[in-house]
Amino acid sequence: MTIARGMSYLGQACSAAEILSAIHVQSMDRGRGDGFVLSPSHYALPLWAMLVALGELSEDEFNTFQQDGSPLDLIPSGEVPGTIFSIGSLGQGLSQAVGLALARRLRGEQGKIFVLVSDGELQEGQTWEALMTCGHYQLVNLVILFDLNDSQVDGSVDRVMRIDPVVEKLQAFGLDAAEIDGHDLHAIANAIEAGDGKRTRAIACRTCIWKGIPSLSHREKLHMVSFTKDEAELARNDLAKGASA
Ligand SMILES: Cc1ncc(C[n+]2csc(CCOP(=O)(O)OP(=O)(O)O)c2C)c(N)n1
Repeated sequence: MTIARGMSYLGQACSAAEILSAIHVQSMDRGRGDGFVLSPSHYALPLWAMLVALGELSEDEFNTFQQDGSPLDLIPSGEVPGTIFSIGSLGQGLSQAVGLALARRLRGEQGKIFVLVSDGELQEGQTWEALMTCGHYQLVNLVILFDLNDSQVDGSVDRVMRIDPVVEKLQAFGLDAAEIDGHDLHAIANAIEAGDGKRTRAIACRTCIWKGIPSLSHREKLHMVSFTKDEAELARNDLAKGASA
């Protein structure tokens, strides 16, 4: 899709594919009323590709991505397929997920809220206000997964504005936090299961923004990816080889 449209958020697909799969295929129970909030909505493309693989979105609809009138925008917002909602204005998704989880608890409703948050959003104050709220209310019906891909618009998160040590900070805010390899499907699903059941579970997933496409590894910025014809060929070869980062 990135090649077809000239450019897109491909690195986010490389970093978060396993996180999205673990949430949607292994951990979420729709029968129980579980739901997903995508805070960084520019991550929607891999979510939709996965829904196509699961048979929950048609190829025809997927192919309307970034076309006039399609709900499948590059940076979608509102009722986004596969989500309870998604937010184009970064830093707000966790607050809304916290509100949802708290409302469900107050109403005695079942079902967990899973929320994906990007590392750039950990530079925004509102995210920390939401985390403080989790610590206060101990929302056990909320599971937060952070994609720590060390990428933001201007390059490395660590260089632009360091957020580490993330796990220690989450623990200090009263969350049940763990750090894992965000490309290990089983580790992600296990980490979701392994929560203490008393505090909000927060999982820091360390990932690689060019995972699976090593021909991109020399690029300093991978927030948005475009290809020349030759680069597209190299990327296709990488994917065909199933090359790993
Ligand atoms: C409040 C807000 N500020 C700025 C933007 C523009 N923006 C879109 S994506 C992005 C990068 C955010 O960091 P992250 O999601 O960690 O980057 P990635 O991993 O996708 O490279 C920014 C600043 C936005 N959508 N919302």
